[in-house]
Parts: sequence; structure tokens; C-alpha cells
Amino acid sequence: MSDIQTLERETLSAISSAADEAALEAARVAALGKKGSISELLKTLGGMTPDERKANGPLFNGLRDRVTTAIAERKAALSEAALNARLSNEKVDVTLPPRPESDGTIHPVSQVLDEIAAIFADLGFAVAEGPDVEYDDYNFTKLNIPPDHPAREMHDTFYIAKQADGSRHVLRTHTSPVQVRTMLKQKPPIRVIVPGRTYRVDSDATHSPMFHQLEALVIDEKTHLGNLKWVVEEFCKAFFEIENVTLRARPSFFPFTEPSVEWDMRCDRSVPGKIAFGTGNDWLELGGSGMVHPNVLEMCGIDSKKYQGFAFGFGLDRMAMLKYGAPDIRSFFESDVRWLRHFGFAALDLPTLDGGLSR
Ligand code: FA5
Repeated sequence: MSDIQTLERETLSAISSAADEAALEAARVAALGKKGSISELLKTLGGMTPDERKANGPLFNGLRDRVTTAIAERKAALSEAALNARLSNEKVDVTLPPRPESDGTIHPVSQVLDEIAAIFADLGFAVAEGPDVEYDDYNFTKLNIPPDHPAREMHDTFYIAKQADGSRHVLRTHTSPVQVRTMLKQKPPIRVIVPGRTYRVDSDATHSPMFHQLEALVIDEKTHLGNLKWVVEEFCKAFFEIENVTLRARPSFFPFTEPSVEWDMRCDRSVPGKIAFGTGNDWLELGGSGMVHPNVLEMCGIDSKKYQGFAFGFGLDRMAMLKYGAPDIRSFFESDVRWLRHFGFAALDLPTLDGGLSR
């Protein structure tokens, strides 16, 4: 038997015995790859006399064509066998009864997030985001809280291990670092809200180590506390779905705002276990706010002589607790599907201002 016949027999046998695509590919490379046996044979044509080439050319090319065809056929056979194996393994029993309707519902925090985004979109605010693991610099220093400032103690911070360059990362203790991120990359006018996860070493019925805040930031040439009050008022009316909102402003302190104001909303807690908004003689704490401190504007590259702005940061889980009546914040994060089902927010019911925020 000639060398060529032996080569053909061996190559075709390797192809037909290839048990899977990897083995077939190995056989293909051994024959037709750059340094494959048939490729090497074809290269010898170049060094032959015209008569030798005439005699050997059709032989070599015929061999290459038969091998190529055999590879294609084996490939088709292997993939058909693989498909048949899958079809027999992944049988669907069409006689089974349909699945019961899904138990999943939207989490109250996600629901409240969607409601808030709808309210602020209507007021012309965009949504800004930032990472949960934040630079110490953005979480504190650029917010006018330098290292060793006592205000750092107000936040029970989760610190991440030091980086190689000695800098520290933190789990952000509030959504305010996204103010910094927004101002560093966007020129005024700025109008954003930042709903997001935040972290503090804190746990009881109204404090969770992971919780959510809603931040708002407005920077423009003419902004004042009156604008801030109007936005908070409009937000409360829409969110709590009441017309008569009474707000109370209390002086406060945040290093990144000056002056700083905390807002309370009138409510009625006279019936045990119930809370009514808009009436009564009780006050519900909403959160902190203020005019953005000029130091913060300057550290974020904004001319504090030309621009000013306001910001606020409210506890989002607390607002969900109040609106939907959940007494303990920890139940939000226990992943108990019975608790979740109790609220029954359907996945496809997106809150809208005209269609209704909550059901
Ligand atoms: C801040 O975090 C400021 N960054 C808010 C701010 C933003 C002020 C912009 C001025 C301008 P404070 O630490 O008070 O502020 O937190 C804001 C709200 O987060 C609180 O009112 C409370 O509702 C909520 N909160 C704080 N800690 C927790 C916690 N451990 N669990 C649940 N909610 C919390």
C-alpha cells in the first residue's frame, strides 16, 4: 500500500473514531492544520517538476477533499448525537398540570424606590448612582469632614482593609458621597436624586446595618431654603398621598451643609398601632437637609461665588415602614416570603403619578 493510501486510511480512521468535537478537532489539526500531515504533503508540490506536479496534484488534492468531507460528516453526526442526547435528557412532560401562580412580589423597599423615582422624575430630577464601597475621601473628606473630625464619629463606619497606597475604603455610610461624584463630573445646573444602599454598625428595631437612603441634590445660580422646603413638601404630598402637609423645620448640624435643617411632618399617633398623616399633634422625623456648604462646592470644582444649592438625605426604609405599616426594620431583610406576600406588590404594577403610586 502506498504512503498516501496509508495516510488516508489512518486519517479517516482517526476521524471516524473521534468520540467528541475535541477529538475531531485534534484529528483535523493533525491532518489539515498548519503543520498537519496533509498540509505538509501539499507543500511538497511546490518543489516538484511540472510533470510530477501534474501526476501528484490531483492525488494530494483529492486526499485533502475526502478528508475535509469526512470531517464535516463526522461533525454533523456528532452534533446530531449530542442534540438527540439532550432531547432525551430534557424531556418535557406536557401532561403535567400548570405551575401555580408565582408567589414572588415586589419588596416594599423596591416599591418605595419606584414611587420616589416617579415623583422626582415629575419634578425634573434625574437618578444618580455610586458604588457601595466608597473612597474615604468622597464619603467624608470632600464632604467637609476631614480626617480626625469629630463628625466622623457620628457615622458608625464599616472600614475596608487599607489599600496598598495606604488609602482607606469604606462601606458608604450615607448617599451623600454621590453628591461629590455628581459635582465632580457634571456642571450646574444639577438636579439629581440618589436612592441607594448605605451601611452603619447599627442594629435595633429602627436601625439596620444595611439600610437605604434617598439623597437629593440641586445646584444652580439662585437656590434657597424656600426651594428646599417646596421640594420636600411636594415630595411628601405625593409620597404619602395627602394634600395637606405641614412641615416643621428644626435647626441641625451636618458638616456638608450650612445652614442645616431637619424636617418633621405633622401626623397623628393617638390611636395605638396606627399613624395618620396630615392631621394630629405628633411629628414624624423625615431626615436632614441644608444648603450645600461652600467648602464642599469648592472641593468638587464648583465656583461657590456663582453657584449654590441644597441637599437632603432621608431614610428610605423608614419611609417604607411608615407608609406601609412595618414596625420593625429588621423584618425588611429577613427574606421571609410570608412577610413579603402580605404587601402584595405585583411585579407588573409600576407606580406612576397618574395611574396611582400604591395600588
Ligand atoms: C445623613 O446621613 C446625611 N447624609 C443626610 C443629609 C444629606 C443631610 C444631605 C444634609 C444634606 P443621618 O445620619 O441623619 O444624615 O441619616 C439620614 C437618615 O437615614 C436618618 O434620618 C434615618 O432615617 C436614616 N438612618 C440612619 N441610620 C440608619 C440605620 N442604621 N437604619 C435605618 N435608617 C437609618
